Parts: sequence; C-alpha cells; structure tokens
Amino acid sequence: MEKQLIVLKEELKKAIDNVENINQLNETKAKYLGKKSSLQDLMKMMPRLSVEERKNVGRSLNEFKNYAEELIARKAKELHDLKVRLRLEKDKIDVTLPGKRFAVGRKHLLDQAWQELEDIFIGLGYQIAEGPEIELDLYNFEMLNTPKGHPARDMQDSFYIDGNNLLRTQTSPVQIRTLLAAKGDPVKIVCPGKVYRRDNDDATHSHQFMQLEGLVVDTDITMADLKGTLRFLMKKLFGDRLEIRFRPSFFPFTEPSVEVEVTCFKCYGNGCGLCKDSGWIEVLGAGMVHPNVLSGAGYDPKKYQGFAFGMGIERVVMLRHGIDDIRLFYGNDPRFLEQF
Ligand code: 2NL
Repeated sequence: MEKQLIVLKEELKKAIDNVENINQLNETKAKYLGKKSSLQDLMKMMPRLSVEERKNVGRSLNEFKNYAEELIARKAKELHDLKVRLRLEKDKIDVTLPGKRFAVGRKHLLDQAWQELEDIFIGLGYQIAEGPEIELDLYNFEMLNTPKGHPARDMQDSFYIDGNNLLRTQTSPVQIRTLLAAKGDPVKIVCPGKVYRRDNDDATHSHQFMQLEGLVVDTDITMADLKGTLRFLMKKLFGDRLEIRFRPSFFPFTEPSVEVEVTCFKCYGNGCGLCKDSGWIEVLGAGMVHPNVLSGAGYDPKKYQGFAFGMGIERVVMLRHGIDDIRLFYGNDPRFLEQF
C-alpha cells in the first residue's frame, strides 16, 4: 500500500508537470482524486483492514490527498498567472509615446466681456433680462417715444420682417417688456444682447453687434444715481484713475440725454491719437427716462423717475484692447482669438 502510494505520487507529479491548461488539470484531478480514481479503490479496501492498519493507511491516504490537492492548487495558480501575463504582454501600451495633443478652446472675447459686465451689475443688485431678437415695432420704437416718421429712426434704419416686426435695433424693447410685466413696481435691470442695424459694414460698424442697456425705475431716482453708477462702471472697465464727464445729447427715449466720456486711458488727458487730442473718449449714451416712455408703460411720471443707458459691447472691448477692426470679432481667426 505504501509503495503503491509512492508510485502514485510520482505518477501524479509527472502528470501535473505535463498539464498545459485548465481542462487538462481538471482531467488529472478527476483521475487521481475523483470517484473512479485509484485513491478511491484504495479507500474502498479500508473496511477490510484491522484497526491498527486502518489508522496507518488512513493517515497515508490523507497525506496523499493533501499532497495531490496542494500540487493541483499550485498548478492552477501557475496557469492563471501565465494567462494574465500573456494577456498583459499582448495588451501592452507604451505610455512613454508622445500623445495626441487636443487644442483647448476658450471663451470668445465678446462672451468674456458680456459675462464681466453681467457680474459688475449683479454686484450692484441688478437683474439680467433678455428677450427676443425679432421684435414688435411697437416695443422697439413706438413705446420708446419714437413714432413712425421720427427722424431718429433713420439712424438705426432696420431689417423689417413685415410692417409690425423687425430685427431689434437696440435691447430697449426688453426693457419695455420688463416694465410692462412689472406693472408699476420698481425695476433695476440690464439687458445684454445682439442687435441689428442696416449699417454699411466697415472697420467700426457691423450690421449685427452686441449691446448692453441698463434701466432703473423707482421713486426718487435722479441724474446723480446715473452718474454714480456709470462712474463706477467706467472705473471697473477702464481703471480706477479715470473720471467721467457728461456732454449733452439727444435720444427720443430720454430727457435729458447725455454722451458719457471717460478720461483717455492711453494718455490720461494729455492728448494723443486715440482721443484725438481731446483727453476724453466717448463710451456710451444715457439719460433720464422720458416721461412719455414711463407713462406709456404704466408708470406715473410725477411719482416715478428712471435712468437708462446703452453701450456697445464691441466698442468697449475695442477701446480696452486697442482693436481697430470690429470684423475681427466675427472672423473666427484663432490668431486673433488666442490672444485673449
Ligand atoms: C445709445 C445709447 C441708450 C437707452 C439707451 C432706454 C431704455 C428705456 C427707456 C429709456 Cl426702456 N432709455 N435706453 C437710454 C439712453 C441711451 O443707448 O447710443 N442708443 C442709441
């Protein structure tokens, strides 16, 4: 019996050594430990042995079984490791190879300015209001104290869709819509957005550009509020050292109306090419909301006052960066866009 087991061990060891895959290993396992194995045959002899013999044989058989199981387990692990190694070798990637570089885009310069302007006004407690780009003549002109035939319409001669609808020439119609919706309550908004005018495109004009208009309507609003607000805005945009000044102007929807100028930020008032030796640069238009606009939108002009302003976003950005051609904004040339 002992001898038989020693031979069996040798045989098993050889068989396992020759195993090449998991199927073969399972077959070998069945052959040496399974129901029809010689081990089972030997086990079946046990009842016929004496107590003393049974103890010894039992121990030997057990020892064989442990030996066999350990060999099989070790082989199973070997086969598994081999499989993993082969797989890793096959799937190997060289992480030291240079990769493909993806170009990272950025926010368009105009979007940056748009966002910066919104942030400034949100900081002052304003709401942002937006509206449609196809507008009623009623909101774009009529309710802004600019009736049909008014000479001020010429300056923004427009893209009409039909007799009543046009591409908005300013974002003021959004402000009219806001006033109508507020039904007599105070309003404090800025309206950024695209506007359209039948301009001949040149270096500083485009048939489509962006505007930011502001409107504050409440009781006790004076021109001092307008001046303080715009002075703050100009300092944020062009630098703290600057001052602003008002010059008389005309808009149908404001009275009085002003052009707002800032100290030339290139020469600081000494005179240079940028400010045409005046020391001042014109940036935007503003004024106190015309009583006709207030009453037309349902506000009693004796009780309510308002100030309003409007500026071109492109113009502000061009001034800040010394950009001399508005068409660069819309050309999508990365050599231009990447600079900002
Ligand atoms: C410009 C400057 C301006 C306004 C826009 C406005 C809006 C309402 C009432 C009164 Cl609802 N005014 N907006 C005021 C002054 C100037 O834009 O150069 N526009 C042609």
